[in-house]
Amino acid sequence: MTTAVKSKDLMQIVINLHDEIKKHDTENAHKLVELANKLYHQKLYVAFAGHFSAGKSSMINKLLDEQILPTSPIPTSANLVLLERGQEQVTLYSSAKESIELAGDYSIEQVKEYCKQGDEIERISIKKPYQNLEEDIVIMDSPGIDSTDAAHKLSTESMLHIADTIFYVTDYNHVQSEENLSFIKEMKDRNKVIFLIVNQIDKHVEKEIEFNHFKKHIEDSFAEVGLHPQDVFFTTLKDDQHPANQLEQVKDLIKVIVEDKKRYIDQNVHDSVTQVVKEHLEKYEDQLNLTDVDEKEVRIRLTTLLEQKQTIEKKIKKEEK
Ligand SMILES: Nc1nc2c(ncn2[C@@H]2O[C@H](COP(=O)(O)OP(=O)(O)OP(=O)(O)O)[C@@H](O)[C@H]2O)c(=O)[nH]1
Ligand SMILES: [Mg+2]
Repeated sequence: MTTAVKSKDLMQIVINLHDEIKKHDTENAHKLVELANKLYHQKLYVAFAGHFSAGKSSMINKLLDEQILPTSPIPTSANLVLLERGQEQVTLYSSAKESIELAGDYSIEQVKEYCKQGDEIERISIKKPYQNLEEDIVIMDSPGIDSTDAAHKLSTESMLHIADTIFYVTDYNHVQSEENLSFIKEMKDRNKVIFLIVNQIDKHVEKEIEFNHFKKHIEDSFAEVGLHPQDVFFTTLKDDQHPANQLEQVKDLIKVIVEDKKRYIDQNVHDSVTQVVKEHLEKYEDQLNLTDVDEKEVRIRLTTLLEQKQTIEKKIKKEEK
């Protein structure tokens, strides 16, 4: 990972691209605004994503030592929740990007209900003076992903650009699903910093298979999609004394990332800008097939954007030397 990418240069690139993209593509332009925002405020986003009912929300509650997110054996979280240290404030965002602020006047039970209402509420930001969370770190919880729920997938995709690190959580019984492997592979291809957490290892039965064999088997499978064994963690939230529980290692890793947050933010913004441009271009390539689009104009724009993308890549390469 390059340490030399300059935030100021990056900011200028993001602004230029935004000005270019916003005329035709509000969705990707909005992503660039979010990237510029996080770059300016130097906020590190740590995201939890993964299989439904794996224990994402329970794990965040445990890390923060607050029962703030709803948890249940049935699929529960329905929107993105951003948790941040600050003065008490809850903000609800609709899919039309409208927001409602609830200052002080709400109960935890009410907030938990909002977290289950995916149709009306797209995102929730919960600020509280969390003792276990440093300033300028945002923890993100997302709805569980499975092949049948397109809305939940979209929800996860809508936050990937701002996520500087992703903890992909799966429960003990669904580790090797095709979905998990393909998600991790895709994130690795996008140069995302991603870790796998195999939660609920209290469900392991040693008589069925030795834990070390199970662990090795999982590490080998995920090595094939680019994950190093040291990036795979085995946890339980129900048995703190479990000999294989690595929850403390997960906490330590988050601390290490937080200490180096600038590097993670800069690298992610750079990679995400490239990804946003790619998605924008793909949208336009699709439109090239439509008869009512001025093909010449679109081709000129494509060329401009490709040149800008190449400039970013050249700049990064030069600074890496
Ligand atoms: N046995 C066991 N159960 C766990 C563990 N962690 C969480 N659970 C339980 O698993 C269920 C699902 O937990 P959640 O935290 O709601 O999972 P989630 O990944 O946020 O689920 P969705 O938001 O619906 O995708 C709850 O009943 C938890 O109590 C664990 O380590 N071991
Ligand atoms: Mg949840």
